[in-house]
Amino acid sequence: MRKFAVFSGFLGSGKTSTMMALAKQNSKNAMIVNDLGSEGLADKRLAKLRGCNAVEITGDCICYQNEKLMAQLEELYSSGFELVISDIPGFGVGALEHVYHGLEEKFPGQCELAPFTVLVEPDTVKTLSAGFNEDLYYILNTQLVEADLIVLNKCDSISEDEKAAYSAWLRKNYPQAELICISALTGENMDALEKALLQGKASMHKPDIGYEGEAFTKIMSQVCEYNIQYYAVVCCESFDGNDYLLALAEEIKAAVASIGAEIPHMKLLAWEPDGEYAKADMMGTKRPVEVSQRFSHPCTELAVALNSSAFGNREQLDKSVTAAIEKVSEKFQLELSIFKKELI
Ligand SMILES: Nc1nc2c(ncn2[C@@H]2O[C@H](COP(=O)(O)OP(=O)(O)OP(=O)(O)O)[C@@H](O)[C@H]2O)c(=O)[nH]1
Ligand SMILES: [Mg+2]
Repeated sequence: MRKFAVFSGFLGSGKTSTMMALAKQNSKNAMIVNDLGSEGLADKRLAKLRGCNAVEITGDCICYQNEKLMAQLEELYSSGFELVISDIPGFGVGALEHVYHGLEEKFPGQCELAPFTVLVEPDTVKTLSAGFNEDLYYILNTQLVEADLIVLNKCDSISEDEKAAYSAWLRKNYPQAELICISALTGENMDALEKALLQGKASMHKPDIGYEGEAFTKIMSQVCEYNIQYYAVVCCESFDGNDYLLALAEEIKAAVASIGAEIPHMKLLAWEPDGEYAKADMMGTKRPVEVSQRFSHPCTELAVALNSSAFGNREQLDKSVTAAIEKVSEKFQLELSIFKKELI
């Protein structure tokens, strides 16, 4: 079998976590991490640190790199993988047409397209169903309009009643799509998701999504990719890498809020040469910082990657986040070097 699925969905909905869970549960599943930045970003590093079969396509969205994507798929299928899943950077709007229809036109029959899958988290459904009517509505709604399969993720974080209510709302508003409720964290319903991807087919529908229209252009003009990577030498034995990462996430969150900007999802990954790592996620300025992995012993040196999509004035954002990193690093007596930055 040569199956390919796209995972679209808003920042932080759990695309990477779900791809990693699928790659872990079956050795014939592989994942492609697609990013706008340069190589070695947090999601790919995390997948590798977790021991998942993962490759990355960087520099641009797979929307505009059908040839590179097909070459990568060929390589994976010939290595024995049967289900390959790729995420979409940015917001994924238009990926149905650019990736699925692009592959079908340029490489007919070379792979079988699984249902076009869109991940959504409870918080987003809550926002949408409350009649939220700002620029982001266009993105959140359009992603779901493109779906053949909607995956309501993070079901471990809601009650059965909430799950039923969100499911009913999604079914009513996006009747074209099948719905599966999962938790990438606990593994709930992951078998059903794998089955739906392996056995289901893309509908290849062509919904009118107003691509490059006013709403699309307005929201896209406000967003930038902001990535930072550095190395740090630790001063003393009392240094706690877990405390550092959490303090860093909190300081950045406060800095972003103080200038009226927003980062819906910043990934903070820190790792040591021996493969130990810690991961924190800053899910916007109004939600608590989440820590999903901790160092098990004190670190002596570490590398840090911060990846995010951000809304706000670029220069101001860069100044504030850089100042936050310097402040926290100084407090923890770290010596920083090889500071690499991307603001796309
Ligand atoms: N409670 C809970 N948290 C989850 C689940 N899946 C993912 N998360 C958390 O949600 C956050 C975002 O998850 P990611 O997998 O990085 O989301 P993403 O869609 O890849 O995000 P981007 O790469 O920014 O688009 C992380 O803190 C995850 O640990 C889940 O099933 N339950
Ligand atoms: Mg991701």
